Parts: sequence; structure tokens; C-alpha cells
Amino acid sequence: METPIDPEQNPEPEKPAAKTPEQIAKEQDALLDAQIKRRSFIAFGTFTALGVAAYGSWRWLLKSPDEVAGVTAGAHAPLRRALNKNELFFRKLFYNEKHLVRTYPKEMAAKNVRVNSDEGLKTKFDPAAWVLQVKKKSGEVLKITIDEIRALPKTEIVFDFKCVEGWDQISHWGGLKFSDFIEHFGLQEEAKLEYCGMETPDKQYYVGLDMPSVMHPQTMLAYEVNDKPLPLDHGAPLRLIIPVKYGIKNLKRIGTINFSDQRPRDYWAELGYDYYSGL
Ligand SMILES: Nc1nc2c(c(=O)[nH]1)N[C@H]1C(S)=C(S)[C@@H](COP(=O)(O)O)O[C@H]1N2
Ligand SMILES: [Mo]
Repeated sequence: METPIDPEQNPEPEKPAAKTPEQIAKEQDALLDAQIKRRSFIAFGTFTALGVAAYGSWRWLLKSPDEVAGVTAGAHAPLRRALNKNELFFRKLFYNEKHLVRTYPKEMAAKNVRVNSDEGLKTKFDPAAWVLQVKKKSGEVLKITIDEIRALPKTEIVFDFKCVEGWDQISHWGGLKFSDFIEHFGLQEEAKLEYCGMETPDKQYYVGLDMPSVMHPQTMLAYEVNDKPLPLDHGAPLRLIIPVKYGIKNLKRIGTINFSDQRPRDYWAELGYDYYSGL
């Protein structure tokens, strides 16, 4: 005979008592607490690791050699490398031969053009005996007189001349477009090199220039200011006017011009200024 199931003797497993709202809140709080602890731990660990890495990088930078004095002074070598990489990157991105520096009407040009500095102009100098010396790739040196340069078509520009010291002045220059100079004197092979260097006859002031800036359509070998022959303190008989660069690169009294794939020496870069000094 079957015994009937006695619900009293075989009770269903007891259901856990329903949680009170207080209990639920407490459990959720505990869970949240654990989560916050975990995240804080991760954040702190990450922060410490980054701090250690930053300190390591800083020590590395401080211990890295300075740039070779007399080439480009000042910065630690890795910083200069980064600067040079940046410069190249932006040059490639933005440099465009067709981009011209802003020009102004002649009436806006200063009548009294400021004379700034005179490195390389202090040595006794006879402008009548001057010839421009151009070093070719072959080693041959061209000797060019001011009359040969003046005989070629003249170009003029009125632009805002800017000095790194913080002044600027609208000024009016006349001379031979540099790219015409290259054409006329058969320097096409030289113009394929990366850099152009210029020095005063006494070699006391000198600049290095990237070829695209030298070949820029507004760059000229100037022999006039305000329609008159250059005075000695502005660089007679021939100076560089390179509007895409700061004043420091606009060498007065050019003695020699050379071309190379290595950066030519540069007076202000040796003292820690930016080699490119572009505008
Ligand atoms: N030979 C030579 N050229 C030079 C300089 C110099 O000291 N010596 N100074 C440069 C600087 S810093 C500037 S701002 C301009 C100033 O040109 P300016 O005197 O005709 O105004 O020339 C540049 N060319
Ligand atoms: Mo300058």
C-alpha cells in the first residue's frame, strides 16, 4: 500500500528568506567598494610606472651629450635631433615654391633703412677690388664682377624684413634673382645639392641655407636699396635678400658662395639659434 505523501514530513526545501532592501543595499555597497579598490590599485600602479619611465627618460636626456660645440651649440643632442626631424616634417608638409612672401607698394618702404649689425664688415675693405667667388663642384672657382651681375635683368621686392631681435621694417631692394644667377653662370649641377653656403670676404660672418629657400623666386643677390646702390653698412657691393628667412640669414657683403650636401657652417646656428630660421 502506498503511503501517501505527507506534506508535513517531506517539506519542500526551505526557500531562503527574501532579502530585505537593507541587505541588498549593503551587498551592493560592498561590491562597489571592491571595485573602487581594484581600480585605485591599477591607477596607482600605472601612475607609478609612468613616473618611473618619465624619470628614466629625463635622466637619459640629461646624461646625453651636448651638441658638438662650434657646430650647433646649446641643446642636448636628442632634443636637437627631434627639432631637426620636426623641421623637415613641416617643411615637406608646407613648403611650396609658389608660396610668396607678402609684398607692399613702394610708397610703404622705409626711407631710412635700419642698419643692424656688422659682423664680417669690420675688416678693411675695398669695394672696387671686390669679386664674387663661386666654388663649383669641380673645384673650379668662378670670379664674377659686380658689373656682370648688374648687366643681368634686375628684380625688385618690397617686403617686411624681420629680425629675430624683434623688429621688422618694410624695405625695398633691387638685384639679381638668385635662380637667374644659377642659370646664367651655369650652376645647375650645384643647385641640385642640398645646401648653399655664403661667407663675407673676411670669413667673419657666414650662413648656411637650404637650397629650396635659396632658389625661392623672391631670393636675390641685392645691389640696391630704395633704387640706389647699397651703402657699405647694408652690405655693398652685394648682399643676400632672402625674404623667406629671418634677417640673420640675409648676409651682407657676400665674398664667397659654395654648394654642398652637408650643412655649411652658420654663424648664428653655432651660437644656438635655429639653423633653418625660416618664416
Ligand atoms: N655680414 C653680415 N651680414 C649680416 C649681419 C651681420 O652682422 N654681418 N647681420 C644680420 C642681421 S642679424 C640682420 S637683422 C640683417 C640686418 O640688415 P641691415 O643692416 O641691412 O638692416 O643683416 C644680417 N646680415
Ligand atoms: Mo637680425
